[in-house]
Amino acid sequence: MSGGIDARLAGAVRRAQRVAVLTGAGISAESGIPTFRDAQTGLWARFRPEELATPEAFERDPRLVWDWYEWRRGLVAAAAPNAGHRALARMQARVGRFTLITQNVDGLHQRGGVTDVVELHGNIHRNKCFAEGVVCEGRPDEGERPPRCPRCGAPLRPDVVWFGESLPAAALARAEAAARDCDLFFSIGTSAAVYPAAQLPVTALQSGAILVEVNKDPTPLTRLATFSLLGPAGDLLPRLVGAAWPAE
Ligand code: BV8
Repeated sequence: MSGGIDARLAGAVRRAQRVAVLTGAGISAESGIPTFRDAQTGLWARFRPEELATPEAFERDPRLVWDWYEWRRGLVAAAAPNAGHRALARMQARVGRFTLITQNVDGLHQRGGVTDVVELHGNIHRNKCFAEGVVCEGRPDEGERPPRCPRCGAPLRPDVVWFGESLPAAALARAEAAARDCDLFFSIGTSAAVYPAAQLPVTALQSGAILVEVNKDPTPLTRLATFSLLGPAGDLLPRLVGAAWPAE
């Protein structure tokens, strides 16, 4: 066992020609960004993310939801990609076809060196008009919270997918195709509780892929996984990449 990684797993990763990866909030936890299941801190401690990440919450109290995203943007700005993000960039460089699909909106995979990331749930660094749905470039003036659309005057909102909203069709289509086509699928740092993202690892299994879960806690996927590594991704992923490609 190199670095405590099962040699069969390391061999399967090395031999894989088409790898798809689904990540969730757990891969950014070691960068200091709370997951959805972590209790929120400070003035956000009394809210659950599921209560705030909805169009209804925004319509009911746009400033509260805007301020929650501004708080999270601050956490992301202060965060750096961790060893788990960087290990996935090294994996991308070695695998023939590699598709990284993320539920996260923090952009840390891109900052950690992964290219062509499939963002299923949007990106916290972009805003769009709440009325027109058109992305508004640039940082709005500090004035009103939420700021107004420069074209129509409606409130701006983060360009992320809220509960009850459809996912971007092109991103979901790419993710589903990668899940069907891959020969090895990683599920990393996600509770596998939110759909349609949580369907992707099952699609991969049903298509004959090897399923590898890397997660701190067991999830509904754990009993289905071909290999399950329980622990922090920032520790396990560098060891797995090192075991799969020891020479480099
Ligand atoms: C939709 C962006 C069609 C915003 C997010 C009943 C059954 C099935 C489905 C539904 C249902 N009722 C409603 C639905 C649909 C709903 C859904 O799935 N609900 C769930 C709660 C049942 N889905 C939707 O609404 C989706 N849209 O279906 O459209 C439609 C259209 C109209 C009407 C109806 C349907 C949209 C879902 C997207 C919501 N947006 N985020 C934002 O970020 O603000 S969801 C958000 O939570 C994340 O993006 C992610 O997807 C999700 C789950 O979070 P995780 O990433 O998994 O994080 P979590 O904290 O849960 O877990 C972290 C894990 O990491 C843990 O397991 C932990 O052990 C582990 N971990 C921690 N530290 C580490 C670690 N692992 C490794 N290393 C560590 N260091």
